[in-house]
Amino acid sequence: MDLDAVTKQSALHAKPDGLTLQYGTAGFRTKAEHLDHVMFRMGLLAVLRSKQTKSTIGVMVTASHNPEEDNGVKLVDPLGEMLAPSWEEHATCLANAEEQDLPRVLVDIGEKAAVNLHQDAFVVIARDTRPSSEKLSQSVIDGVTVLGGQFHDYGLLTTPQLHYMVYCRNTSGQYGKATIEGYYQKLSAAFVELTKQASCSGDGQRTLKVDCANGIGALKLREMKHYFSQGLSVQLFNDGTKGKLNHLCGADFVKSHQKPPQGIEMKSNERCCSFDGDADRIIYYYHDADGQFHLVDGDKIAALISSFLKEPLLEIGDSLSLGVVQTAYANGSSTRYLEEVMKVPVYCTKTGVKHLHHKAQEFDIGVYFEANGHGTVLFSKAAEMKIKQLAKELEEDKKRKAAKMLENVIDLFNQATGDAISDMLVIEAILALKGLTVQQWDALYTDLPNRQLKVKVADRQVISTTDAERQAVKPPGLQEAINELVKKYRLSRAFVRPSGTEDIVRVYAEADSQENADSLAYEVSLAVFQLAGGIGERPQPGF
Ligand code: 16G
Ligand code: MG
Repeated sequence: MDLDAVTKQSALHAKPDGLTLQYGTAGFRTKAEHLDHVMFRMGLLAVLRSKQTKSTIGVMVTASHNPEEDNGVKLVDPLGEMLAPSWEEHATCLANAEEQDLPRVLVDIGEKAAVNLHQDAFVVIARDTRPSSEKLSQSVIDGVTVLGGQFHDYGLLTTPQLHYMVYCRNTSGQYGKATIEGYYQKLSAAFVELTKQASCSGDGQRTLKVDCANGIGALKLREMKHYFSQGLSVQLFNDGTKGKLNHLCGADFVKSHQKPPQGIEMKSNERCCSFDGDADRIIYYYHDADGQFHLVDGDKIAALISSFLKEPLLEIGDSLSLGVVQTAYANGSSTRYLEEVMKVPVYCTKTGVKHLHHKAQEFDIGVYFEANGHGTVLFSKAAEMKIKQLAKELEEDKKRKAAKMLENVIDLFNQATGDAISDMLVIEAILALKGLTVQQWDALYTDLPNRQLKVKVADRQVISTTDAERQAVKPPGLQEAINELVKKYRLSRAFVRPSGTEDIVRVYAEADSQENADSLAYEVSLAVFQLAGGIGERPQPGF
């Protein structure tokens, strides 16, 4: 390592005094103007990680659903996964080192992680459409080059597309071609093949309105839609030509406000969906004939997909294990439906894609979705080989068809991470094959009314949780208080957890009616405020 060169270059990307940031649930996120040094340093770190894993590493510049003025950065590990936890710690140390300590911290990480510095390094970089992203990704490149790493800059990509590129490159192209056309072709071919068997149903079934959050999803979907136009016509809204990124639109807005985005024309019973700003989340919704809004969230996506997969799996007669992974935010009705009606095992992990992804890898077929619309289905290598073999070998026509269908499903799901475009195509294929309307899909089960609130406290780390964030172990007395409050309502449940992305505590409550869910959420917020050092205004009842 040429540490002198690092010091010199670093001075051009100097860290503001006293600023400390944390590699959180989805990397570093804050106002774009505070991120230049972090980008440079993540370029350095990506080189070390690449040398250590002898693989290509990805760096994505994005702040997902956050406001346009924000930005962020995260590293992508060799098989398209999120960065390993021990390296998240290295990332935090490196980002917070004062200028004069930077060389020492860099050497430290190299030693701790046993990095062979003579190894070659290769880093792939991409960014979202934020005005600040281009300059910030140049800072990443500066970091990569000063340590002698090679790189390829993909320019504008969705986050899942960068994960896909990393995965392709580290599997010698076996997973697919590491180009944007490679991505379009792989997914579209699987979609067209899968939907061939759908009987032609009316027009309404095959058009979809997509709110692109004024983000990168719009650019990519516009390029891609010609590849699958035989099977589906998508109409883009909030495509970035007028509105501001994530402003009053996008998956996060729709999910948290439980109302449609601005800038989309919804007719009754029309199927619509929203991506978030970097297109790794998707949420569906519609207006019924009475003008009432209905949200079809990540939980319902998991329910649709799992019930769809059960049939061909049963048909091929092979006992591949199927598991569904959710978080504490999963609506109680969805968990009950999956366990009691679908009879599939359901597991709960902590919030954040990496936790769900990890758990889903334990099954032959692991379906994972967060209620907020992050998710995918992972097939183990063994399951994939088995299915591909059966698709070739099986004599009986029906069985072979089922295996072929599963083969297409494998190709259609982005196996590297949750992907709004890939998930959208899977959902559209399933609806077409099953001849289901969005209302029929929504009717799989009825969501329990729920409410989410935020509470400000002096230090959110005074709350610690266990049991996949469903129980608070600290501060003393908080869980007991929550238990007492929950007892007052029917079909109720509540939990609190410190946010991994904002300086607040999140409260979730559900109950038999909206009124009860609202009161429970309010009462739990008050308990947090009193027992966990609330600051500012006390929580107020009513919404
Ligand atoms: C991040 C996570 C998301 C999680 C959210 C929770 C990824 C790619 N994203 O956006 O999965 O739901 O954080 O935020 O992992 P919170 O900790 O503020 O509630
Ligand atoms: Mg996102």
